[in-house]
Amino acid sequence: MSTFAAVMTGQGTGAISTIQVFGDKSEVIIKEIFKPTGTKSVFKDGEILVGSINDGTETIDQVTIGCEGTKNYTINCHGNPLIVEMIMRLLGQHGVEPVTAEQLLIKILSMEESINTIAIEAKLAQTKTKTAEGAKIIANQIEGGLHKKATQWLSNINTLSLEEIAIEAEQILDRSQTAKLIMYGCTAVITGPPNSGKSTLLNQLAGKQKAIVTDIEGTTRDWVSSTCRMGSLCVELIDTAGLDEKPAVTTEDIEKDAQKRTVAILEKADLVLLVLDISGTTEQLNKGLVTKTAGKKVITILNKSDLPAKLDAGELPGEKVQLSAKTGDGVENLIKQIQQFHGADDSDLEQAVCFTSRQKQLLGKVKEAKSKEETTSAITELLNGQLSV
Ligand SMILES: Nc1nc2c(ncn2[C@@H]2O[C@H](COP(=O)(O)OP(=O)(O)OP(=O)(O)O)[C@@H](O)[C@H]2O)c(=O)[nH]1
Ligand SMILES: [Mg+2]
Repeated sequence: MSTFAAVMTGQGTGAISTIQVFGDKSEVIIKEIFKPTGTKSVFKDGEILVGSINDGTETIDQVTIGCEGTKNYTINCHGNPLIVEMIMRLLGQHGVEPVTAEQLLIKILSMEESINTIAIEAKLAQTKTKTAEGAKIIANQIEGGLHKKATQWLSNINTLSLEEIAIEAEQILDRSQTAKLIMYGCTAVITGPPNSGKSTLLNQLAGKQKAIVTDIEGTTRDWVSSTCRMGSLCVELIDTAGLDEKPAVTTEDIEKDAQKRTVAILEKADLVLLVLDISGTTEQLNKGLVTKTAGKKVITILNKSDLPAKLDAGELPGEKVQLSAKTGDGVENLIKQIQQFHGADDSDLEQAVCFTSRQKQLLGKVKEAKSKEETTSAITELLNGQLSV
């Protein structure tokens, strides 16, 4: 192994940036470029030294360096990207290979004895989860969950039928779709004809005034988003410009652009909340609305339930929820429906799920395998395969 360094903090200017240096020569290299200026001058495991980084002629920055073992050092420098670049260049001149934060974490984790690939992936995925429930799901895959299931398959490979294993692999893949939404969050796009109450609904769900509400059609031009918790789900709600068949003539270009964006956002949504005005006529269900939401997962919201109903909702397909975005009546029911829709209302956080594309691909192989050798090879790879980032 040689020595590697990665910028562990996000790109751009921040108050502090962190560069981690890991590998055989890290101690020697750190000693070459760093001069301690504080009361302590010798690195000890778990301790931090204050000092400066010098390129041999001048000081680059005042830093603190934490020692996490003889092979692992963390440089905390000022957040200016230029300083970060200069330190990385200096490390490069001393033979350090630059890698991404993820690649470095994999190298560090792989050094731990008896750690398996699923556990490394779990540690990497932990940093990206959006909810505590998501973090629990991933933590449960290290000893139990996916790791336990794959280990059981391998130890019982001579007694289990290939079909039994394939069925279980398929169940894991199915369950993982809900788990993914709990772990990494999901998007729900609020769409519908102009003036149906989309922005009022966003404000009601977000619990604050995020979007402007007026009785003028076409109020929302650009999209507005807000993230809110619905049980174990972290949902990014996106309020869009109303999908009108004929945009207002005077502002045609802006309007068309707004509607194009709405369509683009709709394409990526995990769920569409189609808001209709129950006090309006069926004319609001224009053709554009029907085609643009076709093939998507849709919950139809019959809004303005506080007003006398005119719309005949019997004909509308899919899930329907009647509510008043203005008074809040029925909104709790919508939240329950969204959770149920994603299967997140009663999900068992301890069950086996997959949470990386590598795992997904290998479970697909386990499912499709035609021989014991193929199954064994895919399961072994799942447990101990190489990570590629
Ligand atoms: N009575 C009643 N009025 C509502 C309700 N929801 C919204 N409204 C009213 O309907 C009008 C339009 O509401 P918005 O939330 O701006 O509608 P929108 O769908 O975002 O409109 P655009 O952005 O123009 O497409 C406002 O006057 C709201 O107060 C409701 O549940 N009941
Ligand atoms: Mg609006």
